[in-house]
Amino acid sequence: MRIESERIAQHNQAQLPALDADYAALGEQLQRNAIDIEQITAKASHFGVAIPSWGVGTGGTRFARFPGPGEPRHVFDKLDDCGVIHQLTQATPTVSLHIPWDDEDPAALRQQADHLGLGFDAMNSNTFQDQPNQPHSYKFGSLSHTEVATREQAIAHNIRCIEIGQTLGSKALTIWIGDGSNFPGQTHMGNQFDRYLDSAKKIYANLPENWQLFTEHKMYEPAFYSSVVQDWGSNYLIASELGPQASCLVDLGHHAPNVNIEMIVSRLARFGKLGGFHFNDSKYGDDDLDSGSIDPYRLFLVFNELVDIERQQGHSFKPAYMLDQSHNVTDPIESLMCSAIEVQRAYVQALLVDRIALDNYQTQNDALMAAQTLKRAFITNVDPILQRARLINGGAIDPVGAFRAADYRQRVAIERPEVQGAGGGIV
Ligand SMILES: [Mn+2]
Repeated sequence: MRIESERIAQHNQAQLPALDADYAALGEQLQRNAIDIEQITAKASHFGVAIPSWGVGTGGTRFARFPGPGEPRHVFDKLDDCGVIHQLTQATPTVSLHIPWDDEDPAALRQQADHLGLGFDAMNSNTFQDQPNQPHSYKFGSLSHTEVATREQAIAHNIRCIEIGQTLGSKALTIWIGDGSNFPGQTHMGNQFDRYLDSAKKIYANLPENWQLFTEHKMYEPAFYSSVVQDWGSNYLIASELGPQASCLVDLGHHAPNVNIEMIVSRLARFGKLGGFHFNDSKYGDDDLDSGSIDPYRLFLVFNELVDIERQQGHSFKPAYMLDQSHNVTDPIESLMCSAIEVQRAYVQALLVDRIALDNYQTQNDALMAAQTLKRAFITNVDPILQRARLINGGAIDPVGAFRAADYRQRVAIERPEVQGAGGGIV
């Protein structure tokens, strides 16, 4: 562990009296609504969201990138940073790798992750950019390319990602593509989708029995006229065509402005095709801002659906949660810690919704009280629950405060000299 546990304990000690008082007060408040705070805290303490390896490096825009000191130089540094995020928040037990960006010896990766107490989440395949010495270019697409050799190269890459993932203990593949078109008429949209499905079926055929395959819809970028997996309808069609091990990923930033994402979540889950999430927040488009930083109510409403579905479908409902963000002006470790906590917060708030009252108000068509029922859960300050959950798992009551007090960034900056070209695009 890169931060000594005594440091964390020392930091916690100073804040313990305030937490105890706040926790007792919240417990009393919840008890009036027949909610046992200990049960909620136990659920919070088991919550986990994956960190994407690429998220711990400073991101950038089409304008520029401003790297900070002590940036991770390679995937092993990235794992160290992910270890610190989990150490302090106790809410990020897994890391999601991206191939080829993290293409290193899988046995060595697994060994380091084991050492840090981390597991591996979904593998992400990248066929939206060319690699050195690659025979066929992805400039005009990969899995849906007009040339069969290019499609075969992209299929082979995805199969290789599965093989690496098997060594790492991963259980899912997320297919990343940039396929689409930039001009009306550039591609035949129907034939292009057929080619994509054909390629995806070949990848699916190589999926181990206990694995899942995720596809992610995205309205635009890098293709700006049409995307092959443009919307949740296309995504649902793909998952249905492929089979029971295929399901849809919902990235909160990949929809048209004002789209009702919680309704999409409800629809996909209803038909067993909600695979998981890429959490982030947005103001205008695929901004990849920190989760909960712009519209925390929307995040809560998504979790309101998830908690409701979990009640209906039981433990078989296990969507994969990952953060997918770009940190351009903040320390990525701090942003990822705050974001993981915001996602966990939305989950805990959703647990507080009085489902019986809500059901009654809905049946009686009492729109005002139904809305108030959700709002009441949302405005409850659940910080004491989140803090307590971290504390009992050995994390920090105040992760950012503990992180800054430990001088982690300053310490790693000494052993990590600045490198050129680290990091990559975020989709
Ligand atoms: Mn994403």
